[in-house]
Formats: sequence, structure tokens, C-alpha cells
Amino acid sequence: MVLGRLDAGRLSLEQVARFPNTPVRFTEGRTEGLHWNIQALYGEIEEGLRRALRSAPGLSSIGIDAWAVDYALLRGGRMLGVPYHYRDPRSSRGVRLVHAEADAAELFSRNGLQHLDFNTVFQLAAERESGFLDLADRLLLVPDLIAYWLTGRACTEATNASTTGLLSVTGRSWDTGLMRRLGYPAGIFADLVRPGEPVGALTAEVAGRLGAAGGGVRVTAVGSHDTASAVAAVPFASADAAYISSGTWSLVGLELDAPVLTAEAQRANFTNEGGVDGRVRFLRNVSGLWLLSESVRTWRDGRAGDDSDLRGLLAEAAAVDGGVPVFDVADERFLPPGDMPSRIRDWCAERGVRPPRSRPEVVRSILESLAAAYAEAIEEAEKLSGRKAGVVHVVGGGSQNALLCGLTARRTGRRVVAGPVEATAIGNLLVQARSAGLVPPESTLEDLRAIVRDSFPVAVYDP
Ligand code: LFR
Repeated sequence: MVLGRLDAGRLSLEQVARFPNTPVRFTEGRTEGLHWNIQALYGEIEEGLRRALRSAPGLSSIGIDAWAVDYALLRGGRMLGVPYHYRDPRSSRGVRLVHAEADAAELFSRNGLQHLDFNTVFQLAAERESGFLDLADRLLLVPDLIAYWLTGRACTEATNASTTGLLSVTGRSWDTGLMRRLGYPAGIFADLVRPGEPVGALTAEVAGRLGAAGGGVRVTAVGSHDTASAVAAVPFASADAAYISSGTWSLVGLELDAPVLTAEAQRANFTNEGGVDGRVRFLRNVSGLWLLSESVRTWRDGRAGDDSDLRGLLAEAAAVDGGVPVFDVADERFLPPGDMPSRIRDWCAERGVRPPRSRPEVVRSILESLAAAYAEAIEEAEKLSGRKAGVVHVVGGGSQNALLCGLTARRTGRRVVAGPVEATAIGNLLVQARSAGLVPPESTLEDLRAIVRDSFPVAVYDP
């Protein structure tokens, strides 16, 4: 949780809380599988907000973002079951059920999305089997659920709605025709709000608990899909640039004014997600540093560690000379939590490729493979959109990984501009700042990005 302050056109950040979002696995009963530990997170959120209010008693606005696609079902305001985590394998069942009614090409023409097994439209087909979907009178995406608990207002933020597969890519409104065909009750989907619109004031109960009674703090809609907020904060200096929002996932692509809905774009598995101010995030979801973090977790044998383990490994990986394999980071076997080094070795063995032999080789192989996937995605994005990307911006956690940024420059053959690391928080904050009148309300995304450039340094890597 990050507190932002805007002073003389510069944004500064203060981290008021940081807590892990660790999923829980239930092994029995109707909701067995991998789930959000949502109540524990909500407790941390209230605790963080209490701290934020102590540090900034004049706090004016709260904006919420999280990863995409996951949701809670409610009835009469009460949550039914525990929200599933998108890495739960049940959604592949859902894919078969949905495709029996609407094939991949039709879905793409309606929603403009890359096929990912975990898109909400597929999760819901598996959800129907639980019976909860028929009981529910409301579906809220995770950031909207938090906003509902804070304000009592149930609405769905539009950039995140665009990842569900149930929002029309042309009208950016709910696709009730598709819902009807799939047997999803259209009435459970809430009214849409756009980034920058007010959601509401804290309920009296929440305000009392947070020590904010009498204060004017309200929740403002932001790009509640974390990637939408991150892209809003990419410090583009020219339009001829690509971005990589690099964290657990790497979201690689271009910002466009209109979606690309050609058959080639569908075959290339590109997505047209909704961005802040009606922009289109034309990108491919390439895997990300998840491969590295799960490897480190495997080597630590589940033990908690610190960043020094990773720093040491990255230094050794930088010194690896000689070839390491480049593997397909998009292979489905890498999606669930678990032992990544063995899965990488298996992938190589199945193809007669020499597997990485040591830990530094595994790390190098992961980073080379990611960089190769970035280069391919950027070239395809250019071809499919007719736009050029002379520069590649890397934002998010991966922007601090010098080895990855250097390899990305080398494999793309382009200049890499790395930073800011907290792009998601920054994009979230700047949209709120504009709504709160801290920057002129007529500011464009380009104006907001100028604030990013003036406030945060970047590092440059040349090929
Ligand atoms: C990144 C992200 C991606 C989305 C994936 C799953 O954190 O939000 O954009 O595809 O997580 O929700």
C-alpha cells in the first residue's frame, strides 16, 4: 500500500504497508482448490489504511487495483464461498464448456482478448458446476469487492471488466447476448465505472474503525486492473515505443487508440484490453518473473528467504558464458505453483535439448527465454498494428533486474528504458490526483506521464 503526495508537479511515494498475497489451498468440500485469502488481505488493507491516515490525516482519496479476472459471488451482500485464484486448474474444464457454445474466433471478435484459460468467462463455466452461480445476485471483481466492503457501493471498474471476456470490445459494455448463451445470469454483473469516476465515501462503520470519521476520504475508480494502471504510468517520450509491464507476468505491447481485431491478431494471441482514458492495451501476456520466483522458492524448499539469495544468483547468472536453452515460457506446465527447475529440465529433455545444469544456468535460461519472448511479441505487435517501437519501456519489478533489461535490449535490438518500478501504484495515484483536482482535470495521459518523467529516474540499456 502506497501513499502518494503531489508537490509542485512532482509525485512522491511512501510505502505504508506491504504484505504477501499468499493463496490458500483447500483440499475438501465444495470449494476445494486454490483460493484468495481474501479476508486476511482485507484485514491488512484496513490496517494499512489506518497507518496511511496517521501519516496523512488530510488523505483525500483511495484507489484499488489488483490482478485481473478473479471475482467473488455474493447474495444479499454476503460472499458465497471463497474467491478462486486464477492459477486453479478448474478453468480448463470451463474452456471446453464455453467453446462448445462459442469458439475462439467468435470470442475474439466479441471481446478482443488473448485466449487465456483463466479468463473469467471460462472460470464461470466451471463455477456453474458448484451451484453458486445460480445462487448469486452479484459478481464483483476483486478490487471492486474491496471497494464494496469499504463504501457499500457495488460497481465494476471498466479496465478490469475488459479482462473478463464478457465485455464487448467495440462498445465496452457488458455482452449480455454472450452471457445468455452461456447461461450466465446477466443481472449479477454490476454497473460499469470508468477510471477517475467517484465510487463513494467510506461507510460510517469503516470510517469509524479507520479513525477517519468526519474526514472527506472517498474511494475513486482507477485502472483497477493492475496492468492498466502500470501502462498509464509508462513514461513514454514518443509514440513510437513499446512497453513491458514486468512482474509476475510480463505484459508486452503497444498503446493504441483502437483495437486490432484481425484474424492474424487472434492467431498471434494478442489482447485488446481496455486502458485508462479509453486507450487500448494491445499486448501479449508473456510469462514473467513467476518462473524465477517459483524456482527460488523451490530451492529454498519453501523456507522464507531474503532478496540476497536472488541477488547472488543473478550475479552468477550474469557470469554464465556459453549457451543455455531458450524454452517456451508460455508452456502451460509453468502456470501452476511448483517446481519450475524440474519442469524446465523436462521441457528440454522432451526436445533433446541440453537442460540447464546449475542454478545460475537455470536463472540465465529463464531470463534469456523471457527476453526472446519479448522480442518476438514486440515484432509481432508492430506487424499487426502497423506501428513502430524504436524504444522499449520496462516498468514494474523487472525494471530493477539489470540482467533481464540488458538481455531484452540485446534480443530486441532496441534501447530499453527501465523504470519506474512502482508504475502500478503511480498510475493508480495519478488518475486519483486528476479526479481530486491536484492536477488540472483536463490533463491528458501524456500530461500525467510528464509528471512520471519529472518524478522518477530511469535506467537506459542499449543493445
Ligand atoms: C498482471 C495480471 C495480468 C493478467 C494476470 C492475471 O498482474 O493482472 O495482466 O493477465 O495478472 O490476472
